[in-house]
Amino acid sequence: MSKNISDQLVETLVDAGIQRIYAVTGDSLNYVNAAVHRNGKIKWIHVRHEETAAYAAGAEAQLKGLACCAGSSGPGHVHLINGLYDAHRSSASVVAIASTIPTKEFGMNYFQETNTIKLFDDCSCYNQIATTPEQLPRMLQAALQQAVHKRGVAVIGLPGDITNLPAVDAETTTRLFRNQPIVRPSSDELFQLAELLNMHKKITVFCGLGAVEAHTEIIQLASKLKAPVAYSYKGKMAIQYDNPYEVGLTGLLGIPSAYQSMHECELLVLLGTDFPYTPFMPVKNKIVQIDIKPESLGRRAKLDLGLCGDIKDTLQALMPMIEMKEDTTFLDKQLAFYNEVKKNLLIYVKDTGKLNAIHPEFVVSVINELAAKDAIFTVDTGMCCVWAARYIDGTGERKMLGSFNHGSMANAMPQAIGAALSCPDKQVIAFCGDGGLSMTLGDLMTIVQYRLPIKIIVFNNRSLGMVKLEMEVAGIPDLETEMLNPDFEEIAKAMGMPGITISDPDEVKSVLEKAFLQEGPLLIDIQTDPNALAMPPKMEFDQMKGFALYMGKMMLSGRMDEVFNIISSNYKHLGEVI
Ligand SMILES: Cc1ncc(C[n+]2csc(CCOP(=O)(O)OP(=O)(O)O)c2C)c(N)n1
Repeated sequence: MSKNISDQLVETLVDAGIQRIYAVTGDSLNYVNAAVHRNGKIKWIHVRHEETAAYAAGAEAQLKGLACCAGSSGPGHVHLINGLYDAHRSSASVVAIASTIPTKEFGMNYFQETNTIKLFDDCSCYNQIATTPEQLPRMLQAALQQAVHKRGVAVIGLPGDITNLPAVDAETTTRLFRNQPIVRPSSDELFQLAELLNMHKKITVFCGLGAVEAHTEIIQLASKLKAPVAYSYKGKMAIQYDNPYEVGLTGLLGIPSAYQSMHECELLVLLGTDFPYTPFMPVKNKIVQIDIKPESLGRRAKLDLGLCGDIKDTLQALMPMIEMKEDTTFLDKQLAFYNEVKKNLLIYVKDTGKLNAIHPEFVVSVINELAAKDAIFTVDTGMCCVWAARYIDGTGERKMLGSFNHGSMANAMPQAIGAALSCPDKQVIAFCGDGGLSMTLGDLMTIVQYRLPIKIIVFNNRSLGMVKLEMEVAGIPDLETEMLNPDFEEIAKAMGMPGITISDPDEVKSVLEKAFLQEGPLLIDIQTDPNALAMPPKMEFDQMKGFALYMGKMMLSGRMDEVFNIISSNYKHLGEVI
């Protein structure tokens, strides 16, 4: 049988190292599905919702470098959108196949018609539609090349009538070229940077995702500069471990020591970070930024110097030009404060909570203790993302995936699917909000179907907790945040997955110990405290005022029980706030 376009597409994906396509089959995708089965070197992962496909591919790409998902015509590929936004904004190299209506129907308001170019424009770095057999191989090679090197989503629109046409060999290459060039600033620029670093006494280094390959160099730099090292959420797992200079994570989910170190220094060095929250950036000190993407320079902070380079390559070239500082006063002060902050964080861990109001901080600290040194964590947007930021420690081998830039709910379970399939030898733990898990519940069946040994932890606070807190600090009533939940343990069991509910804090450790030893998938529904509060490292006056106002309004409306619960759950936090 001669090769059709779908065979050609699948072969090119296989040659590029892609091992699976996450998708829901249907109409115009069916020839591609058939070609996957003919090829045999790649698997079709049959999810229940295309958003899960895109998240799973995004997770696989973040862990392994490149992944693929597909959606069928119209609604099938529209469902990919949220996960693709997340992948694109997480710099995940994903090729998305958006199959679509027959070419002769374009522009005729045909059944399931979308304009894929318009639709995916905002969440991709390459976005084309192949309308002739000649175009497909060339476009696919370009898509792979761009997804990998621009680190984002590349979309190929594929009309159904094209998918079964005879393949036409490309006159150009169909191979993916992976490159790892050495990228560093010019010698003059490095000299300027060295001068600034040698001239200042109080320096703080702040690391993001772009710095994760440069752990050794960052420690060397911090040791020479006597500089505290802060990091973003995406930098945490790779920068925190074996790091005597670390002062923690900053940002909304961060802790005060990182915030202070970044504000009290004379010179802040931003390495490989596009950390988006400008209110957490200092404005009075000098700031230097180094990033592989020069277009990122200066968009978050008022820079004195912005340089383009890979962090490892740049620091290696810079190191011989840096003088060893002797004065450790600034560093010592920041580390001492960090130790205080860490002690405070431990207070919340010791208070385990009450029946059906287990403290999530305690749960996460137990998981931190029990999880493998090389576990992969996926964390839902919401409060459990905060607890993971504060209580899961980096080991150098652990990975943590979340929807850190796109900030979408319901990411953790789908991302865990991609992690478990692409890293079968790793322990995968998903931290799900009850709200988050409810959104993509159907894909628990995907976990069962592929027997993925994911441990799903549901932080069941019967509430859209993060939003409840947002409303409280804004001084508005927490409307529509309560969740009437199903029994998640029974849901898991009905789907063929074991489930456990933990209501008593005294059972947390023993049940989790056993759970982590258990093979196969497992859902653990933990009844957590809906009033657990997470305070950002810096509270604006308006937020404090809002929170006090909210408590006042509750008292006036006779909700004294709730006021009492919030105070008794959080009396230590509230001391810092009101
Ligand atoms: C898809 C999506 N819808 C809505 C939001 C707004 N939002 C952010 S966090 C959150 C609540 C999350 O609730 P849950 O999953 O139960 O986690 P919790 O905060 O209670 O831990 C909401 C509604 C969002 N970020 N993404």
